[in-house]
Amino acid sequence: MTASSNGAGTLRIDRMILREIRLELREPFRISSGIVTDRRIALLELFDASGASTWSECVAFQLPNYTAETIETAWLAIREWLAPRILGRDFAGPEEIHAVLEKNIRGHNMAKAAVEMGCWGLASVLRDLPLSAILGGTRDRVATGISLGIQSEPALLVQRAEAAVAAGYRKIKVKIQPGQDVEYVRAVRDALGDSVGMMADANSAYTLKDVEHLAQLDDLGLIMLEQPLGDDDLVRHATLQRRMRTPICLDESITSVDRAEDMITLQSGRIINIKPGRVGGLSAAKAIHDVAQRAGMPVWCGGMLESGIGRAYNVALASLPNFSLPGDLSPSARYWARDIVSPEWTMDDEGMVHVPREAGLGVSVDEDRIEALTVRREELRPARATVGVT
Ligand code: OSB
Ligand code: MG
Repeated sequence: MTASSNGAGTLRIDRMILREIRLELREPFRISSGIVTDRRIALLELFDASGASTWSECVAFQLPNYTAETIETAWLAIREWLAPRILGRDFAGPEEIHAVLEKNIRGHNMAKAAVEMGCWGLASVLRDLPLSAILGGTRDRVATGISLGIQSEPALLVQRAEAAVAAGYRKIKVKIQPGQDVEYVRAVRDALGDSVGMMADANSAYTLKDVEHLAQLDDLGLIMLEQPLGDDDLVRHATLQRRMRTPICLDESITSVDRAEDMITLQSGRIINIKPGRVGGLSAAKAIHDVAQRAGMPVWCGGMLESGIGRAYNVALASLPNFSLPGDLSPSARYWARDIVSPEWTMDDEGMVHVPREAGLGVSVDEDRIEALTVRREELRPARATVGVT
């Protein structure tokens, strides 16, 4: 791909292709609020006026059980309101996209992120610099953790946790829910010993009535407890944090840089899980990284069972300096019999994923395979007259 013919640093997207593919997970992934088996993934292909192109991924799930968005709402938002804002317009760079998508369009962060991240991907191609470099990344390897779904009994979870440690993972995250929590986490801790970094993620399954119960986790040496309470809550998490020694990490509750600042002010927790999809893209993710860094609060990169395309953006983001805890950045083979990129994402025997040095995604997209997996496809072009929200 060649450098931009419409001037260095200029971005003008004249076409996007939105599609849905289905990729079967190697094993179902269960969290407190639901289960994913067949991953329905919306992919976006963006074409710059100069002829450069790239891919991005929308991380919305089929059901609104993690956030309110779904693949259907994201499809609608991208087609009707978001893509029309960007198509055919000149931008100085991807830094400008977030504000344009935010104005008078509430929510739909995952849909916004798919468009916005694609613009960063294109900028990386056009500037011929690694995505990590244009984001301000400083690391060439990022520590990797695994997120283990809820199992039917502690022994099965222990087996998976032991295999993960043997594979080199630097952090073991265990999904919990009422009835499958302290006992499960304790079984894993007993099996792995005290030196393995462990955490639990409740995906909002508890309330403040459970304070005494959750406080039992304090004896298990967890690095953090992720999102125990309501998915948009900050105040109750602050109460819980005062009652627990284990640092609370927020995931679902942090949807913008403002929410991150509120968390810091309210002391709702001590760590942030940043997922670019949840916060509306890479500019917002970077801004959250920056406010957390100034507050002395560590962050790490979460995952949404992404394909190798979404993974590229997460790995680049996680190379920023304050991503100081291992990310949910498992290798392709953890999720899929075969990914849609090559080479597939891997981790070295020290549990580190390597940050690509090439421009763009740093992996090549298997377009034939994507074509074969596509269940619907829509081409988006600039509208002659702008309609809808402006
Ligand atoms: O809360 O981080 C979460 C998967 C689905 C929904 C929510 C979450 C997760 C994960 C998966 O933890 C992490 C990964 O992609 O490996
Ligand atoms: Mg989480």
